[in-house]
Amino acid sequence: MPMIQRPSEAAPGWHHPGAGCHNAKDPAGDPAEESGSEMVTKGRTAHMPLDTGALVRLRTQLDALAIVLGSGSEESLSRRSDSGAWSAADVLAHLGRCHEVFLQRLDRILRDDAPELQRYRAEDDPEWPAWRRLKTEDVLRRLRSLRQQLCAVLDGVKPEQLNRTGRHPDLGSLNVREWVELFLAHEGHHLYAIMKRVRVR
Ligand code: NI
Repeated sequence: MPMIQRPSEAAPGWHHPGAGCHNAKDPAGDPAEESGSEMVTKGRTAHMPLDTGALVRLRTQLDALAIVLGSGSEESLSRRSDSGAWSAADVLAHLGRCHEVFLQRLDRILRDDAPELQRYRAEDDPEWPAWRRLKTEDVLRRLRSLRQQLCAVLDGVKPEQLNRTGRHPDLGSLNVREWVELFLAHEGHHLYAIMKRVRVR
């Protein structure tokens, strides 16, 4: 069984500083920082849309995949339990698909007035079967690219837009910050599931 490509090997720039997320070290508007860093381009966003902690976690949380996936082979990743529960590869694909879903939700929250957002259920999602069939290396590639897109969108959110809300079917009205926390917490929960599934027999 071939070993799957670790994220760190697959992409040295998993969270490239220029990829669209605010870097904790480049708070826009700090001239001292800007003059000292060639990564900060002139005219870069002149606001700090989300608090630094949320942005750093968004930018770095998936770095954990290198350890979470461990030395798991494709076989250990695709192993499903007798009960038919998702394999680690399925959960990883779910994380990728959730980026697309969250990008759509953010788009609606930023465009519409307090939209009602539907519950996401993989079983009802027409895109899910295709995601589930992807090879792990392709899931990782998409995940990387979607994460950059998401960071870029959140980079562009203006401070006054942070109070925009979308209604979650279970949690009620959530603003942009709360949606980001929900996204990260959901992802962390699934990283835990992946770590267990790759290792527990
Ligand atoms: Ni989930």
